[in-house]
Amino acid sequence: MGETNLINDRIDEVAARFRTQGAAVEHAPYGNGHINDTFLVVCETQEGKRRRYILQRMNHSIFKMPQRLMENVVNVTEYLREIIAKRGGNPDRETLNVVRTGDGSNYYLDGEGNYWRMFLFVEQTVCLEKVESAKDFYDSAVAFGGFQKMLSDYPAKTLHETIPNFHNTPSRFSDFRRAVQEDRMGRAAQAKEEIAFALAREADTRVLTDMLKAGELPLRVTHNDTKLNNILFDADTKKAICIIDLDTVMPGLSHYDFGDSIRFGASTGAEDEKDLDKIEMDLSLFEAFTKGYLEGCGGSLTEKEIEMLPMGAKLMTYECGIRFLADFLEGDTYFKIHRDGHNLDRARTQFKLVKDMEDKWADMAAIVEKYKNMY
Ligand code: ADP
Ligand code: GN1
Ligand code: MG
Repeated sequence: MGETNLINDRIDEVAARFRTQGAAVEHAPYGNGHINDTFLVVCETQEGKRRRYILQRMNHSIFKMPQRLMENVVNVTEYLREIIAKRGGNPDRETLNVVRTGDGSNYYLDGEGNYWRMFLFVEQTVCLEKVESAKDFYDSAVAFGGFQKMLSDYPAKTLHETIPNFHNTPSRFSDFRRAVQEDRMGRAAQAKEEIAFALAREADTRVLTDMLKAGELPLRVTHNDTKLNNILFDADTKKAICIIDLDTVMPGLSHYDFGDSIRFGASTGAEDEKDLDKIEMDLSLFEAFTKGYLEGCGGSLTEKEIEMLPMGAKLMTYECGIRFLADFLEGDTYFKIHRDGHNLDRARTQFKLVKDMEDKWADMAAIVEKYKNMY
């Protein structure tokens, strides 16, 4: 918290490095991301014209090569701009727009080794922290499916892997098991049940990666962090218009995008809800998302891929759970926390959802079957 205030004091100075319209007159921490430090910056010209920007200090300990990450973001957004323009959309609103520094770079490295970047603030949008209606969730699914479709011809080999093995669940499992064995903070005793729950599901971790290796599932260009607050909805039409947080756009499985959205959006409670009685995987939301995602992908998924979507939901939820739990055991060094035990609370909701999905497995499969051949 203290550090955020320290950074907050330097925002005007950092913003001045970028080609903004006018100088920064207001700024404040913004959003609820777990990774980067995000600020809303208001700039004003001498004539009094105002424009808003998002300024982010990139998480340099998580993203080891910010230059390469920004190369991905610039290349992907330029590619998307062309497609959006061709279909008659508005590229300034329907994808992120990187603001360059005075010397034309797409990031600014300050004297203390912090990497900063700036985006145009997408005006007249709302960012949802929770699904408010099945319709919003369905719209987000069409947008995430459409995002993947737009990138289906993107030269995947030119993308840098910004976090190696990001959704490699067996590799996440090994990291988790190591965190349990080391128990660096002496916290494992507080999470006995959760640890046992996770260890008991080791066999599941390999299902999708084995199918990928065997050529049964295709590698695609995916977003990999498709939670609901990584999409902006038009404030008037309520349509999902802009997919943000492109830090992890990398080759991946469609299941990663489908699954991560379900994990966050189909839950009846917040990711960090303490009262687990409030946490369930809502089947009607699962259905809305499945329908929207398949529609957005527009017939591009294989039959096998579609059949395995429920496994994507379960594994992404499980994987996020073991990541939260490992971070709790290792002293909360990865995800931002706002209270003691925050990562343990987060892990608990994820495991509750995994259990609920196991109980609802047949229903999930039936829903996927229902929409399988519709698009
Ligand atoms: P993190 O990686 O920490 O999740 P994000 O890039 O997702 O960071 O940004 C955090 C939040 O900031 C988003 O959830 C959204 O509310 C807001 N945000 C980010 N970029 C923009 C933008 N260009 N326009 C409007 N809001 C944005
Ligand atoms: C992080 O950056 P953000 O807050 O959108 C994380 C995701 C997790 C998510 C859990 C780069 O997403 O992988 O699923 O938190 N992003 C990174 O809420 O690790
Ligand atoms: Mg985010």
